[in-house]
Amino acid sequence: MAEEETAMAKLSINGERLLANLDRFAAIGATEKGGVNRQALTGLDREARGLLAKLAIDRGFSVFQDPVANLFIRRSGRDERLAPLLIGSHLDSQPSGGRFDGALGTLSAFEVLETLEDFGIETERPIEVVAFTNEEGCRFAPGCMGSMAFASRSIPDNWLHLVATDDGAGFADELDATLKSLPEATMRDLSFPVFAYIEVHIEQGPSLEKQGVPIGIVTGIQGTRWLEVSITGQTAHAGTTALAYRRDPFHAAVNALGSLFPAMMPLDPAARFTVGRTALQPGAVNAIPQSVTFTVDIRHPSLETLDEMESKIRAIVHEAAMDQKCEATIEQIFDMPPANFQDDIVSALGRAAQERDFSTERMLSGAFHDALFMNRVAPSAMIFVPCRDGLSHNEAEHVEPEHSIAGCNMLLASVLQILP
Ligand code: HGY
Ligand code: MN
Ligand code: MN
Ligand code: MN
Repeated sequence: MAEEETAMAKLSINGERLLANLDRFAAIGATEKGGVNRQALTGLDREARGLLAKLAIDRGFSVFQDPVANLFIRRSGRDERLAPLLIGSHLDSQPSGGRFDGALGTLSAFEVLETLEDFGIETERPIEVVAFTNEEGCRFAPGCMGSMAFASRSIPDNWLHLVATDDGAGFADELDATLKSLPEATMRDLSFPVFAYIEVHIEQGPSLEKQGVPIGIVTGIQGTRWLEVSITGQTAHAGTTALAYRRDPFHAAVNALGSLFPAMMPLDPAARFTVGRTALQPGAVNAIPQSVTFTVDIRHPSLETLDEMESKIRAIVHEAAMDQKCEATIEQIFDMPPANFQDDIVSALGRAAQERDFSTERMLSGAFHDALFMNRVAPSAMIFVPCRDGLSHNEAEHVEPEHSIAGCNMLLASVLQILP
């Protein structure tokens, strides 16, 4: 037995194959500046899913989809009745995203399956790679749609009426086209019992790189909340309407944001406040806007503070609107309470790192991930790797090849730790 254990402890993934796959998928939706624009449920997303399904079938794995188009690749275990270990992430990207966010976790998971296959290692349990649908939530909000639907075992009705922010396509049509684009994938019901879930992801922050540590063991994820703010006034002539007679929603929005930015972040270094998207209607140069909408993304490790931040935003926006004789509505479009991963699976990752002599740092994730929802239905954990200058959601996102390989080897070691 000891001999076998040492052999397993020495097993390594095929780094070259992983790096080649990262390049192949980065070419799907490649942008001039070296990033990717492969948004959820677009033709490019379908192309990436198709490539992964083909690679899987070429290796003799079976491929499944569920009704929200989560993609699964299954490697059988000795006992097919057992709940599978799930490893994976997402393949969709930000509109000007990086080539590693999501793809590194999905392709590392696939590389682990290929490595087990290369060495003919049988596992008691089946292992499945998952690429969750629409983790980013840019084209269709909210984010983490695939893992949210999987964890709640339902697809919210209102999703089916969503319209894409980039080209106005309907969610229902795009979902249907995506499901139909993979005839080789067997359709499965939404959700099934999962033994555990592990996700490799880039840190999307600077701390691992700053400390020169190659592996982060994620102990939890901070909370995230998205608000859609709209302020309505009255459109009128830019030249003839004196200031006193204006009901200018943009003036109200600027006043609100002018006080919100200083009110949100400096007080509490852990707080995050971002306005990512805004639109003015009718958008004419020489007309006072009728309405202004903007999105707000707030984050914090504590639920109470998130609540405080949201109520402060509501108060400041309504007051600023009133000052300009406008009305404001604020809709919460995404709410992800903070989550902590279970100790036993986090310590299994710690043992795996020890076995491979990886130096590690235990850390909270500033970004949300599919693991947050999977943590509701199975013991879940995450492995982080450093990214240059902590940059992500940016085309310049970069991971050193040795860190991609280390993260994938850490995933392999964690799988072997967890699976008898
Ligand atoms: O926004 C997030 O935290 C994730 O990277 N999509
Ligand atoms: Mn991601
Ligand atoms: Mn992301
Ligand atoms: Mn994620």
